[in-house]
Amino acid sequence: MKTIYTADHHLHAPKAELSFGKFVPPQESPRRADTILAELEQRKLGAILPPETFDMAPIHRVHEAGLVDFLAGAHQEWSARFAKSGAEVPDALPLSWPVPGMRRIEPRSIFGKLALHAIDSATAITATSWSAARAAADVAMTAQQRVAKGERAAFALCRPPGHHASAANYGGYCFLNNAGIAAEAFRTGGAARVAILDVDYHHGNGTQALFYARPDIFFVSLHAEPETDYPYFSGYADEAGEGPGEGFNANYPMKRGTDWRSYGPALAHALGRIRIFAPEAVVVSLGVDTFERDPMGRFKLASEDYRRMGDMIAGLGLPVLFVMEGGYAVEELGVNVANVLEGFEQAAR
Ligand code: SP5
Ligand code: ZN
Repeated sequence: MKTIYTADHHLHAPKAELSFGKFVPPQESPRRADTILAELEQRKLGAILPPETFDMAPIHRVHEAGLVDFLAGAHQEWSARFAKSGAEVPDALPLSWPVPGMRRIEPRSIFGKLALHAIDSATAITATSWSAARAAADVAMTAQQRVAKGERAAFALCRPPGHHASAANYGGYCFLNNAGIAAEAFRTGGAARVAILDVDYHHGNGTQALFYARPDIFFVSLHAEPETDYPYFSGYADEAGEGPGEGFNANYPMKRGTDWRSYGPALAHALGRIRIFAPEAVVVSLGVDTFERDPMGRFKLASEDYRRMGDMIAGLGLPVLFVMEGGYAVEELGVNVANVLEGFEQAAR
């Protein structure tokens, strides 16, 4: 399986992350993609190729211009507010939110704009974050095109990740929804139905929202219960889609402590639903923060379980685009990701 990768992910490297009231070293760091790349190279899993450059059209098919224009200019607007002081410009973070009952009119103030577009205060914007986000979308699109043209599978080593970003909002370390952009690109390329399987520890609220009212893109997610885990306000089992999309969204929220004994059957059930949907392609939002030693996730998957995961996904017998999402146990991140891809390859052969 070929991997699409660019070192441009280094352009997104915030100085710190706000975590439980304190600034700590970012969990979502460039080392993550570096270590995955190193493991894939060492295992000789397949060629590692750079992305092609795409125009904004695939991004605009899933994101509102208001979010895209904001992200493109946010740091410049932010830094202008610090120009007089002469001090080092900090990374941009919001401090307040327009909760229900307030007006969602875009303010002129950059502080207000951050509040309108962000879903959390853990996703810092640096001077070059937008370039990294664009590059990650290019990585997803390049891998998607290879699968659309007939390759059985491809791996988009995206960073920053994407599944928390919706049409109008960014957050959860995500700016552009790489998996959503790719899924939509399969549709644009002629696929009648596309499934997205999201195995990241956190619910893919952004991806779910993008396609919630649509019957052509089936979003299926296995994740920690919203009662205990981020993003807290999305991911319940009764979220089944709306309007024409009703029946085309499936959530499998699971308890903290979940290990393969209950994760495996849930995955098998999710894959069964995808099989019935009969998509022409499957996009896998591949987060490995379900790992037993992940510092953020609280599931208990072992490294060997990721081979089983890849094997089961291959059992669909469908073209698969893997898109990197979360996973923060940096030491073992490469092993876990490569295990999914190798498990897939060995079964797909
Ligand atoms: C793509 C993805 O996995 N996004 C996850 C976003 C989770 N945001 C929660 C922020 C909590 C950060 N601090 C956790 C420190 C645990 N030691
Ligand atoms: Zn996650």
